[in-house]
Amino acid sequence: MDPILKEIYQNILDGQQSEMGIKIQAALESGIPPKTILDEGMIGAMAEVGRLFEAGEFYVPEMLISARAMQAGLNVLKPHLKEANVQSAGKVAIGTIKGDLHDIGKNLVAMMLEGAGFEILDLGTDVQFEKFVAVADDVDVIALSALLTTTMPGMKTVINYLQSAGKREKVKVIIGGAPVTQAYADSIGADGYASDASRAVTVTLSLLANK
Ligand code: B1M
Repeated sequence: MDPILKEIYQNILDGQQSEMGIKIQAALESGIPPKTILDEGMIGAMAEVGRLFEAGEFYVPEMLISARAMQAGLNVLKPHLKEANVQSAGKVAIGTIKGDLHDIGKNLVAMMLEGAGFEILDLGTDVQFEKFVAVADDVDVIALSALLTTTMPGMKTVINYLQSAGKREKVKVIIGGAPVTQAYADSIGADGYASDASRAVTVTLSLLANK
């Protein structure tokens, strides 16, 4: 790994929020593509944070400060991940399911969709099921993120609520997050599933192309 990417990786593990902007700027200036900084330096570090948590070497406070450093880095990287001159591709409401506070993946998906020309209505984290139903008339796609096996079933609840409100046919529903799989998406009748933020863009574009 490039030394500057290693530093970014280590800053996330150490929760060094204030260093992130300087290091990312330096990586960009040395010609490293934004997507490489994201994938190798940043997402790789969060995966290691998860491993350390599972191994009992990190606790919730350490996870939280790493997440803050990650978010600080994403804020700096965001303008560089956007593609130039993109047309408005549609409107997406995005949020993490009720009970789930993990928002880094959701923010990344929102950022990549925005970069691909989608208008984003970010409903935030811990979003009540009814809130997704309330915005269904105003958007083309509802994007649901869950990081916990305990909150994932809420995705099915949102789809049920949309059906009960007679709004299921009006919007496409795309789901994702670490515990979510294509098989789960199929089993709950979601229109699309993506394993990462880049694929979320491809899937959303293809869903709207077939609308
Ligand atoms: Co938590 N946490 N956490 N956590 N946390 C996990 C998810 C866990 C896997 C850690 C572990 O045990 N290894 C575990 C879940 C276990 C399970 O359910 N099977 C866990 C746990 C247990 C918990 C708590 C219960 C801990 C506790 O309190 N005892 C608690 C729950 C809080 C709650 O939500 N109610 C908790 C709390 C937290 C923090 C608040 C400290 C913090 C989150 C801060 C924040 O997000 N602002 C945190 C963190 C940081 C993590 C890990 C370490 C990292 C998550 C992350 O940001 N990854 C995580 C371990 C891990 O994932 N390896 C863990 C980086 C991010 C870029 O990836 O979010 O997966 P991800 O998003 C990806 C894809 O999944 C996909 O694209 C993204 C980018 O490519 N994607 C989509 C995501 N959403 C999508 C939507 C789409 C499409 C793709 O379409 C709509």
